[in-house]
Amino acid sequence: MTSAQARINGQAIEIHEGETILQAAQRLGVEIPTLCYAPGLTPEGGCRLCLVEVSRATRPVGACHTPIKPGMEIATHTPKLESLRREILALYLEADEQREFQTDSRESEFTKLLARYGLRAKPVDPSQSGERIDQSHTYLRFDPRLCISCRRCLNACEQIQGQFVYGIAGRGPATHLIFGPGERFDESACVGCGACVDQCPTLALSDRDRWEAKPAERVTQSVCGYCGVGCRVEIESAGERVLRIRGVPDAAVNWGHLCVKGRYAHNYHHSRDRLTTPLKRVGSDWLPISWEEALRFAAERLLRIRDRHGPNALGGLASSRSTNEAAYLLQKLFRTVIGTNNVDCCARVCHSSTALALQKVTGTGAASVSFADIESARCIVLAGANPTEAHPVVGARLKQAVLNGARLIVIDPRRVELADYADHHLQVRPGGNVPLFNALAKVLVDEELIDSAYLHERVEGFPEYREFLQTLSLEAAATQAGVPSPKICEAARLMGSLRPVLFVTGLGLSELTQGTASVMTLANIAMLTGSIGRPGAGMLPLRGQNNVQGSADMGAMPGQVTGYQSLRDPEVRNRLQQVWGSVPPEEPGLTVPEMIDAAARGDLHGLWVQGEDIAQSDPNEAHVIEALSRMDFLLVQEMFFSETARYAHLVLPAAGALEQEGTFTNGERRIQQVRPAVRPPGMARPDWSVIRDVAVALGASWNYQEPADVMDEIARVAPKMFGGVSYDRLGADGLQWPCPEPGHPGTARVHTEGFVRGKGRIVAIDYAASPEQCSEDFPFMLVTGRVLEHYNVGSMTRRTAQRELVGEDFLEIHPDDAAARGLADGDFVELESRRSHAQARVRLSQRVTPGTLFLAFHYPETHTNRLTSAYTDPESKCPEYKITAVRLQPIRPAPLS
Ligand SMILES: Nc1nc2c(c(=O)[nH]1)N[C@H]1C(S)=C(S)[C@@H](COP(=O)(O)OP(=O)(O)OC[C@H]3O[C@@H](n4cnc5c(=O)[nH]c(N)nc54)[C@H](O)[C@@H]3O)O[C@H]1N2
Ligand SMILES: Nc1nc2c(c(=O)[nH]1)N[C@H]1C(S)=C(S)[C@@H](COP(=O)(O)OP(=O)(O)OC[C@H]3O[C@@H](n4cnc5c(=O)[nH]c(N)nc54)[C@H](O)[C@@H]3O)O[C@H]1N2
Ligand SMILES: [Mo]
Repeated sequence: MTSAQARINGQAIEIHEGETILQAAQRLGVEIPTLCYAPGLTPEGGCRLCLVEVSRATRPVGACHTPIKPGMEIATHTPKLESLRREILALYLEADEQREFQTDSRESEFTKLLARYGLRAKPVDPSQSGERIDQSHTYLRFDPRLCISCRRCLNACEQIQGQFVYGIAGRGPATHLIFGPGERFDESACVGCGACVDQCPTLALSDRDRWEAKPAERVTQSVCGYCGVGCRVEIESAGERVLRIRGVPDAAVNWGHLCVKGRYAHNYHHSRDRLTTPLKRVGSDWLPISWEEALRFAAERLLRIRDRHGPNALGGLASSRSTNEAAYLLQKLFRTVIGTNNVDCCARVCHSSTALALQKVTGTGAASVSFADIESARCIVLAGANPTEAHPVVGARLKQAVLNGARLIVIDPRRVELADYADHHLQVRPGGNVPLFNALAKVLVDEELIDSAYLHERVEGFPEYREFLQTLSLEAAATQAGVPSPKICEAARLMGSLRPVLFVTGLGLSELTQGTASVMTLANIAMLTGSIGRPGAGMLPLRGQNNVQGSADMGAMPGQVTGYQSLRDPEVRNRLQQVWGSVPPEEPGLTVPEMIDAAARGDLHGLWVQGEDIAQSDPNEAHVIEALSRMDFLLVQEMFFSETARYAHLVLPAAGALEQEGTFTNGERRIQQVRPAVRPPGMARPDWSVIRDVAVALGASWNYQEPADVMDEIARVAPKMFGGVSYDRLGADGLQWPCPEPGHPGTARVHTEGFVRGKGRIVAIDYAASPEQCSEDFPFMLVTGRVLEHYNVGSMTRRTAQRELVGEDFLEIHPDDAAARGLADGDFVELESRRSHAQARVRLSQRVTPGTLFLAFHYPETHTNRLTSAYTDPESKCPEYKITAVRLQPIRPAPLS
């Protein structure tokens, strides 16, 4: 044994800094029994099963929390230890009525341990199950008779989710688990992430839907199909049913964690109203047709419009819910086979402002860092994002970072959950980002809290910007922003003293007429504080849909082709000519809002909408519907008969995330492989293969056999970004672009050695008020956004038990505003904007300030987007979903719902 070694059961082992005896033993393949211990959680040392003997120690020590030291001689399985372990386990079985451990027929970590020590627990008495089992939660089940109070659930809840649901009450044998202030799940703050279920060694806590389910036949490794975090999942299935979804324990993105939607909201996949055959509209009827006929019909209509009105009379929207391969092929079809750049995707109505702003000032529009930078950040600014609801796994990581000492500044008009954890909550007026960010910058510059060396070496535009800030009145900006200037000063000083800073952003920056300006003025602060390209710092926009990053990367954008390449660059055109055999027009095509306008005018005659329910999700619903109604040919490729499908001529049934093969790219540029766990229902087919077949029907000679072939072509078309990407290299955790060559490991952090565009830019931008303002007639400012339980148009989550958790969209209103209008919680109101009206039930909430309202858009019957305006950011064309002036009126009696 050398001086840096210890010995376990006689075997020498190198000491690793910070390792416990348990971890070292695991490395040697020595299994020390544990109950309360779990990797990743703080060791409790409570169950005492992991006791081991250490040379010179008078008593056995707990392996889970004792660091291994050089020279230690450790014995893990002496007869004395083993008999001690048996005694400890036997104690669980002898406790009084309250705690007596019982089992049912299922095997658990605990019953396996018992068996190993020759012990058996009394089986549960099914006759008394009813009253004792807590099934008050939609997804979770708690049987107190099986609980041994090991505290793993409690630790998981605190240390992974940060939710603090569980407590332990009582003493000695009367010790038992409690739920927040209450005795049942539904009295607690549980968010249904299921981390406790994964930890429970006895099945006291379990998934309700698994309790009676049959055993899994297959386990498929894939990626969650909801948000842009891109959690890796293990999908257990039998036949054509998904039984259970769990997080992959060692996944880089989620370390085994999931949120309530990713884990539990999967039953939509076998919903009875899934589309199963192509449907053709005949008069007011829908006729099921064969794929052959559908492909022929699609090709014939597309060609007819192209011949009559030219290629620019057609447009395509690639789904940000589907795969990279589908998005790539759809833009290729429109650019080459049809001959127009009229292709776009959901990024337009989402983070297009963010992408454009970052592209302008840094040279690339995506996150500069990875989620892993959250854990190393010292100061985090969360602006216009609500990650504990919209990106819950990242939200949980942010919460843990703050609990572990990171400082947090939240900039949001609403008191979102993370504001409770923040040092400062700057409750900006909706639409007031630009003056707020300018004011923060002014304080940083005036008080010399900036990184001068970074600015000097890496950034251009600072001298002009400084002049601009000198002319800026802090008080005037503070008033425009709606935040008192002393608060602005305090927040700026915190950022300045802890720089570099991590900026985590969302739609509260992007979906405004000053969306691009919001992100650019925030990026100014990132430049001043020397944050971009540094570890634990930089820009981390939380991308929305599972593959919204990817669909933009793939070129489903009217102004740039795959890999954000210029349509005019001769080198790019040469490459396209070689790979595609043709080149797209040089003129950029139309964005989503422009396509809608063109259709309403009668200039756009045909549209292919893949997995995007624009009739529900695009702003100013009446205008969208008018546009869709005028279309000569509307093709909708969908899993469900969506609101948009009502106006279609052809509806093609699509496979969903659980049923198709391909890749999704998450918000940290990570390309990960998606694999089918079940077959699509009926004749539904993966999007990519349908696009290929339509292209062939249009006369193209495409012969991709599988999605991997498509990825190989993507690598050739955009070599700087994807040259090193191929399916055989994606491995477990995928690859983060840029990945230019086959041996390249991918890029976790961009702009480390200078900016992609050379120098970073600082740009002075002044506040410009939105045309949408409150007035005497429309006194409230309505913010729209999302809630944890539902996802965008809700087509998937509404078809699961999420409906039991949240059964409608509700309007958050401050209690003072409610009182002034005689409104009580649960009353119905009629909301009216300058466009139209909608109805919703009110929920009194301190999350909004007086004068501000909040409403989601997850239920079509709410018609949230009847209210929103058609105003867009002038550069990115992102709609202004975040501010709408409205008035409201109680409806009595409440309408039947
Ligand atoms: N549960 C759930 N998760 C989702 C989705 C979902 O529908 N449900 N959708 C996915 C998609 S597509 C996206 S894009 C993301 C969106 O994720 P987020 O951007 O986090 O979600 P939002 O709720 O739309 O808006 C974020 C916050 O912006 C604030 N805000 C509004 N106006 C302003 C302003 O002027 N300034 C500032 N600073 N803040 C403002 C709102 O109060 C809100 O709290 O979520 C993704 N994840
Ligand atoms: N008022 C208001 N409106 C908003 C927003 C807001 O904050 N406020 N946010 C906007 C934002 S950020 C976004 S991203 C949009 C989202 O709006 P949408 O893109 O319309 O909504 P999603 O629910 O994400 O999904 C669209 C459709 O894709 C289908 N789908 C899912 N998977 C697949 C697949 O693999 N293939 C195919 N073909 N279809 C599939 C689903 O059934 C669903 O109908 O909404 C925007 N609308
Ligand atoms: Mo989005």
